[in-house]
Amino acid sequence: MTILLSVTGFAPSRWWQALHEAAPDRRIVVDVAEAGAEPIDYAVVWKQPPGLLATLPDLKAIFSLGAGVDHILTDRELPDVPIVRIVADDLKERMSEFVVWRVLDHFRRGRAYRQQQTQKIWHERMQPAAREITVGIMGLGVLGLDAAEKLKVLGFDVAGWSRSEKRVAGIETFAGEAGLGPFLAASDILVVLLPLTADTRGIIDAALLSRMKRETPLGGPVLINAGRGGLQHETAILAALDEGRLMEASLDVFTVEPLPAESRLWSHPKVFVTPHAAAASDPDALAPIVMRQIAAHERGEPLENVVDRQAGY
Ligand code: NDP
Ligand code: OXD
Repeated sequence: MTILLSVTGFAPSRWWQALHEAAPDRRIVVDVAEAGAEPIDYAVVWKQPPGLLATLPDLKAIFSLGAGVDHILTDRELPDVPIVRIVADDLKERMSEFVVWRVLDHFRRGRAYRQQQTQKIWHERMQPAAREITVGIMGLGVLGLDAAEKLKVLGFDVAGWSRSEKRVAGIETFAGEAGLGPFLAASDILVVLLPLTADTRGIIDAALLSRMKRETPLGGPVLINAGRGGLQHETAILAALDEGRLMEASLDVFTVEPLPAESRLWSHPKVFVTPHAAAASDPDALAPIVMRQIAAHERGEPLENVVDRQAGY
């Protein structure tokens, strides 16, 4: 039994080592030629070359190295086998740390105080209480729910928006197109943790930004996007910031990554940029999960966290 590890954008060595350590008896190859005459049964991928997986007649399942699978589904020639995504405490904890960090920094006026420090200005800013702020989470899935719970512990009022209706204790929930308006109207800080699908592509556009609150206890609305860059229209975000309709933004993901040097987002004083680092996929934490699933599948057990291809996540 052979496993193909196919990644683009970084070296496969750390993943190869972690997968090998998780199941030393498995053969793991990093390109098809290395497999020789051996059939390839499983593929573990991040942005595999388009068309590659279609050349593997024995493939039984595809594993994403992350929570998102848009990087797999862009391949138009995907074989009809299950696609499995990562669901892991390690990933949830990292994402919630990022969300809490960015929410607290905007909430506690990090940008203003950093600016004041450069000018040695001693001036205390008005500070609302956490309970006066509603953090709206777009995408109330595995990551969104965990972040919501942690924000609740800090005392924030939390709202969530998802595709299907949900009931979550202590969180005001909204669903679908009908729920979007009221959800945006309730949110002072908007956290985007949506997957990139045909329905969500470009959802953070001028129209959505214009539906956000005008006045908030912080002075204006804040946008935090750690979902995918393809969800956002960057020119619309810049325009909203320039016109003061958006107070500040933290962006971890971009339409083009790495963010091109000429992007105005790099130097915009109201934007905090991180390089798609909100929740890194740590090979040591995640490889054992992938290898456990492969072993279970080999024993005839069902795969977990299989993606709904129709929905795109
Ligand atoms: P889930 O699949 O668990 O959750 C997705 C959520 O989005 C669900 O609540 C789903 O609704 C909702 N959703 C999907 N489509 C729509 C829609 N059209 N309208 C409204 N809501 C919608 O995903 P995860 O929480 O595990 O991950 C979310 C995303 O985070 C990933 O897809 C990835 O893009 C991104 N990510 C980014 C990382 C980073 O470092 N920046 C790291 C890891 C992930 P419903 O509940 O009804 O299905
Ligand atoms: C993921 C990511 O999808 O790291 O897990 O972006």
